[in-house]
Amino acid sequence: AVEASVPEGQRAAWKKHSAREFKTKEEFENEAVRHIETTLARSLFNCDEAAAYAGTALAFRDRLVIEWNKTQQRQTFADQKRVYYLSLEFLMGRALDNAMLNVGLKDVAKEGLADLGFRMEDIISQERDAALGNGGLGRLAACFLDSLASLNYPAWGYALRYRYGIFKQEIVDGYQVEVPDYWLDFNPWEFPRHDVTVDINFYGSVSQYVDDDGKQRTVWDNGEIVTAVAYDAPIPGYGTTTTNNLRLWSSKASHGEFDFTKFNSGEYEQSVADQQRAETISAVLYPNDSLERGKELRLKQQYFWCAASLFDIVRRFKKSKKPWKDFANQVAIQLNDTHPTLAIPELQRILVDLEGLGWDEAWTIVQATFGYTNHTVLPEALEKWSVPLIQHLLPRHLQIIYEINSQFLQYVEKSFPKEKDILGRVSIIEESQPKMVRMAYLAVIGSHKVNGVAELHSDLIKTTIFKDFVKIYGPDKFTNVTNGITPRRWLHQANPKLSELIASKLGGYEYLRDLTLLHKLEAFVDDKDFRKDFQAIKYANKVRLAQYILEHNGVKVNPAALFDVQVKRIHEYKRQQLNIFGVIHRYLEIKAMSAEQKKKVQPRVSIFGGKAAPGYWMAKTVIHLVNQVGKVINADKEVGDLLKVVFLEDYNVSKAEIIVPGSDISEHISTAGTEASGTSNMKFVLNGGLVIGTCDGANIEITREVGEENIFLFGNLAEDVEDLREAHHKQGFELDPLLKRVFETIRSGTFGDAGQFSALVDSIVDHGDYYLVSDDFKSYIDTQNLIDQSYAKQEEWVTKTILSVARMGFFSSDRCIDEYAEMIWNIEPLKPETNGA
Ligand code: T68
Repeated sequence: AVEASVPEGQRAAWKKHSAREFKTKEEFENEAVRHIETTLARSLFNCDEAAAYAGTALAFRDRLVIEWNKTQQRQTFADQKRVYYLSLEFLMGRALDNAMLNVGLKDVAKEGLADLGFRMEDIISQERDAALGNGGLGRLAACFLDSLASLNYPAWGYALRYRYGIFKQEIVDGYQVEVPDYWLDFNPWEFPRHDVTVDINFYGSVSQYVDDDGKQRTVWDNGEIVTAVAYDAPIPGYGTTTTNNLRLWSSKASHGEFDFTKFNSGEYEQSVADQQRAETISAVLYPNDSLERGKELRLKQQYFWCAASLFDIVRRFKKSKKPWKDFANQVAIQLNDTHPTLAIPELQRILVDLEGLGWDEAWTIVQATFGYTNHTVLPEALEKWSVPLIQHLLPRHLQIIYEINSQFLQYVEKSFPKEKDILGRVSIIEESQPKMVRMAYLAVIGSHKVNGVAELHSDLIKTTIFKDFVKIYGPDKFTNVTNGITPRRWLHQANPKLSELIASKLGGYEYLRDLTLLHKLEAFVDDKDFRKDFQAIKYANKVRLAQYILEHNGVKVNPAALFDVQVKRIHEYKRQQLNIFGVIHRYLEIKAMSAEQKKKVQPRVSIFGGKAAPGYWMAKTVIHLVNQVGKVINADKEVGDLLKVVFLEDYNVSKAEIIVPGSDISEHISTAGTEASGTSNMKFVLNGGLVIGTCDGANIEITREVGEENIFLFGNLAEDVEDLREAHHKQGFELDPLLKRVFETIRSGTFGDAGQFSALVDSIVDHGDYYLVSDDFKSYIDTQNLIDQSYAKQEEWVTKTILSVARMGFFSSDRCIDEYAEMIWNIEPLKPETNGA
């Protein structure tokens, strides 16, 4: 049982003065002004929008904190199983708008701000994004936090408090330039917990001793110690007071500010250097979204975060005084990709070395505790760490990994005595030079469930990277949880007018808590007024996007044109190159037309956005090409409004909230079998846009839900990709004639010095076209033409978009979290008491 620190007799005074939550406009104004005048020391004479944002944020923060405290207390007393979501990335975006909507007081605040002389939109846009992630994986983690809280699951997120999030992208002369994202100047949403610290060991040595009971024990010590300090952020649920915790660890030198022995003996520089080295661990988010580079600092980040989080989780469990066999009944830990895999040997180390459990008993607990989510089958993205590096940094963990491997291989040998090759294939240790630890294998072996993130992907991992493990463990260890998105941020917040229109038809906002209720919209598909309103909202969102484009790119686009959007990380497998080659093709077609023919062309705006990893040359070349093509086409008077091309700088969560609602068609055109799921595809459809896509990732399930007449699929299937690649190499291949013409245009210098783009063209023409751009080009162009024709029949188009929205219920991250809770975590919700409070 947990004890209150205040004695019984004094609790009445506490209760009397307990913090109260504002409810009315008056009370909100009171709170905001108080914060502006006292917390911020500003006044009515110098309150700018930044200060008004701060005051508003602090007023809402107070509200969240009150419920956060209650939630944590309730969860502690209830003493039921919690889930811990370990993710190196949480791409949260802005917090204020989300907090206002989840608490349900945005309108109150809006009126209050108006009284005080401010407009809500201006205040919201003062906040900088919390951009602690690269892309889909990080945003998925953020959607999951929203769903976990909204569904009242006892859950914590654990990550690092990077001083620099994903870099800010600037486009200079058409090239990407990376600028550091120092986001912590003012962050009202975090609470430093200087009393919650964990000392983390690195390097050092391992030794054995015999304990009092005569047992052989292992210690790891004499290393370098870095302190982890907790920073907490409240995560409010929607339509509930449950407010969960996101805990971010910050690194600092273990002896306070300086090592005073060194400092006093005159080694100032050394003591400052030590301090800076410690702080470097949580300094920056690695900006590679699908390439592993094996950097020591990255491994340090991973261990630092896993060790601090596990210490914290174990500390909480030990307070309950339960026996170790109950650990996995109290604790579920989900590994978001292989980045936190070191948590597996770390928990084994804690149980065996520190707590004195036997190896087997400990290992049973470890396996029952962890679940592992895989997000990719791309070989270059699968994490491996060199054995010598782990030996140096984490000597005890390497021993434990070897022991896990040895026991696992013995088991496999016994089960498959006739298969000679299998041991080498499934060993955690790759026998290369140097030897490597295969993190995905360790994650599979140390977890009780492994899941992919869409049906096709979950099937693929079972037949490719984890094929042998299916044979060893049986198919039940592997499962699918198709990704989802939170309708709160991606509909209600990003598209308030559509959210309101839907609520007016469904009799309220309950659908935001149960997205399957959207199906009731189908009944209104022929309702004239509804259709008109639906269309008007899409148009207004396009006007807003057009204004944004004018402001940021200086390009005037016609909101009546078809808006074609591809925004996501730039990667060859996602094939932005296919899109821009298609745009060039379209340009050539228009250029060859008579005035009469041009009248029949469907005007289009091609919108691109996304960051390239700083060291990914090919991706940067794609960005450059898009910008050069845009420059030429946008200035071409013969083309005019028939085609515009823009690249939106610095794509991030808050920009997505403007871009997604303004799209007619969005592109999800990865080479089949490469995109694990995709999640923006879901966002676009939920906002009344349609998809052009390959049979890949969640596109397939979106098709199943919305009906194949409402999506534009094209291209080769995953099952044929391997054969095509092989054929390219054995027989060579004939370049698609239309693509050939595109390449000739690029080579002729139409978009500037062709040499700049040669690597891109050569990768297709001379190096086997690994991503099958040429194979899919014709079918891509044909499908784009079909889209033009379909869009011209506006009434049919509107029907498609309404039916699609109505059928998107499956893709809520709430459904997703319920599946994890039931199939993987075995946890139950804990509802706040509803007795009038
Ligand atoms: C994405 N993966 C998948 N990885 O590509 C996408 N960061 O299909 C899927 O929808 C999404 O995950 C959610 O499941 C990523 O975003 C990363 O960002 C990444 C990879 C390695 C290291 C760091």
